[in-house]
Amino acid sequence: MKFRNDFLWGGATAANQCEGGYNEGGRGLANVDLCPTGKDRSAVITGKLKMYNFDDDHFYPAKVAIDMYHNFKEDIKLFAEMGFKVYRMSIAWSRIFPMGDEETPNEKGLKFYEDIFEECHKYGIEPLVTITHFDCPMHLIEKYGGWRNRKMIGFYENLCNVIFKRYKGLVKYWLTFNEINMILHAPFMGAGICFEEGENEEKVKYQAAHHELVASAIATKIAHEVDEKNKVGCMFAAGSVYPYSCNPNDVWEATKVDRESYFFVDVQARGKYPNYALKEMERKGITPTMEERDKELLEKYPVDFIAFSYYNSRCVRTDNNDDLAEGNLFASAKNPYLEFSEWGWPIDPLGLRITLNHVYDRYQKPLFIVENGLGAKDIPDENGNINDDYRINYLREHIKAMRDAVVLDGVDLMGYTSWGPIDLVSAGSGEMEKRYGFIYVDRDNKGNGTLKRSKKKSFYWYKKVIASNGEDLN
Ligand code: P53
Repeated sequence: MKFRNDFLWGGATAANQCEGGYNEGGRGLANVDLCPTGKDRSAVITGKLKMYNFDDDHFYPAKVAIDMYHNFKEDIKLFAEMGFKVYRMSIAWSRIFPMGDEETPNEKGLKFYEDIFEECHKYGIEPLVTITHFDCPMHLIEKYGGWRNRKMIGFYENLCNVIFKRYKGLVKYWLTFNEINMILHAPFMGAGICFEEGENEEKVKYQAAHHELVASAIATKIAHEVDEKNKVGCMFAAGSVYPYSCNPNDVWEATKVDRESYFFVDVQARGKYPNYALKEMERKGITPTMEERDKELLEKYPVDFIAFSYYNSRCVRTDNNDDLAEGNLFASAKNPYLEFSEWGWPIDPLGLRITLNHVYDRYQKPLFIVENGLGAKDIPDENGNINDDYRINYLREHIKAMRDAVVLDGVDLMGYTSWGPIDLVSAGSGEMEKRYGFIYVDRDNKGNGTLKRSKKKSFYWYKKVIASNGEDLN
């Protein structure tokens, strides 16, 4: 019952959810800075409400986040104390290219990440870098319309050229786009897209998706050219879709909804548009405009591995019952066999084994779980300690399910990075109090608090898990 010896245990963060320092070191403004907490967040992240400047009526949590910009040494030291083998993090595009369309990168931004990577290596931690985790320089959105514009491919290519060369020898694991399928559900946060009155939103989204897919293939090409040791992965928000019943209509619906996400991986891992997508796009009149060389790029440069986030399974029914599970950006019927988190997300450890098997059966490439965890409120006891047994239980059950997939089913899995090893800002809600961490950060939803870090009970638990290579889960 063992994981391989080089199994990569660790944790995952995203620049905009932890760095802060939004206007420091020459950094330019990005879409993710402008997603406020509160009731307008949903309209902003889905591209329905334009928020291109800060205003006084909203709180913007990414401005300071947990201020990792100034604390990364202390934070990485804590990750090392837990025994991390890998640290997944993302680069803020607008630190490297503040506008996005410059020729020359911002040296301060480049140096910032170089320092982080060197700090990781001091402790034998391998960085796993997401090139874009939802962020896009605002200038590229205002001038070009974000990923709806084909020019984005070239700007992204510049970014890749610069970072692959600069970080050669420091970074060998890369992810091209975080949760690439999120473009369908949160197009402003995911791809810098705002919609104009009356336009065909689906057409815009799939055109933008096409640009990202081509950009991802180009990134893989360059990464391999710069250093043959580089391994590039795609990344999608996973979670198998269950039919609510054995009614064939439910089963067919589940297949279709699964394909909405698999579409992206089908292109990135198999190198071409799947027939079901081509047919449907044609029927709907939303086939993206493509250039001659696109097909060849997609075919020649598929990803080396497949990474995904898993928080829960999903469920669909066709009987017009609108009893939906809450909270998540993915609409889902309420599964009566599952329990739910405080934010209404289903909890389904076996679903992780199911998902791992589905994805591995479909692609036969190494997999990497790069996000998993429980968002929960933490309340310190009278001594100021956080006994987060609920989080430990969630993670224990998911790690068991992952171990079954590896040991009993033979799924080829490179590693596991839990989401938010240190508390950070929630992407869905912008709240600070939806916490995932082993490390507590003293900050609330309004931005009050000392930002002081402290260890939760789960900190010591995860340390044991890693030290025993996943054997001791008690
Ligand atoms: P939060 C849902 C909504 C937004 C982002 O989510 C999501 C999901 C999950 O499918 O994706 C990832 O913070 C994302 C992270 C994010 C994490 O889920 O809303 O890659 O940036 O923080 C958890 O609880």
